[in-house]
Amino acid sequence: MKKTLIAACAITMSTLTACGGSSSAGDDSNDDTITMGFAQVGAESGWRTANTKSIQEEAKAAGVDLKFSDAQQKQENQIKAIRSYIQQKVDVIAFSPVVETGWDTVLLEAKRAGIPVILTDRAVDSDDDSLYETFLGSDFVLEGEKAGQWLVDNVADADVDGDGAVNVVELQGTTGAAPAIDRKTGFESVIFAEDSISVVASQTGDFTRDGGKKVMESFLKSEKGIDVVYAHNDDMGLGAIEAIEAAGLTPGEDVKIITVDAVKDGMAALAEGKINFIVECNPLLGPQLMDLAKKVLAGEDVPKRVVTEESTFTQEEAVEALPDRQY
Ligand code: GZL
Repeated sequence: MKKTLIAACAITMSTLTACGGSSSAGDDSNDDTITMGFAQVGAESGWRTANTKSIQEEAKAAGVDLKFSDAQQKQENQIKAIRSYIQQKVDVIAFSPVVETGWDTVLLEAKRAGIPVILTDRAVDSDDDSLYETFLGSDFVLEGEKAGQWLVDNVADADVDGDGAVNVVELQGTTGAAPAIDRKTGFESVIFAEDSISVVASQTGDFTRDGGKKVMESFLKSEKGIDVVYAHNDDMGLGAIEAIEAAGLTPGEDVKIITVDAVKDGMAALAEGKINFIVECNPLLGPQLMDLAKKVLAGEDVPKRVVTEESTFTQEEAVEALPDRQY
């Protein structure tokens, strides 16, 4: 009887293990390994490429098993990815919400599954902040304020045609995205103080180089006396430069350009005088994300918001900084 009972238990245990039951016996996966599901926005810009690289490299360095998806800037794809991570029973979910709204349902599903969620890069607009553990990223309103302040401080130089009016065209980021909404808000709150500055046209270029080029081409046809371009990221600013040069104008001189990000291509254009000022937005969130994930899973308290340190660059500062830029 006893032998039969022991044999029966052995069979049960091996069945459990074979069916994926957690058991250390013969299990080659280390139980301490954190499995993270990351739902990325897409690969729309140099910033996003650097952000993805940081997350993937730091997951490897931290021994985190990373499941990664690229949503091609579509919210429905990010929601599908989050649902698949819930089904896979990952330990933690992290993502950069492509837009601010429409997340409560899927985040509630994660909460009910007992899977903590960390927001990186972009925030969500939700009344229920229990749906995520923390937000790690930039203060986009401050980034917009820094861009506006440079223009106010350089308003005389920006009045390129000397008519006393500084006409700004704005290349907005993805419609509904936190950086697009907040960079616009911050910029407008500062230029409001200077009567001569006005935004005469504003349209989304979806954070892409091609989008920035196409919108700038239309602005050059529809708007007279453009003095300044305010682009919500370097990639759209670089697209605008192509359109400005194709129109026979000199970017950085005939039209002043202010952008956000400070990725290598943007810094190169700044150093050669085609862009006039860049506000940095740090994409290297990998180290802090892995650290926050470990703390959350260890049951440690983490701040509800972790804001990254960022700088700004003039043309002279770009010449100095460019050789050492990591991204
Ligand atoms: C900002 C990030 C933005 C970048 C763009 O944190 O979400 O998205 O500024 C990127 O370059 O596409």
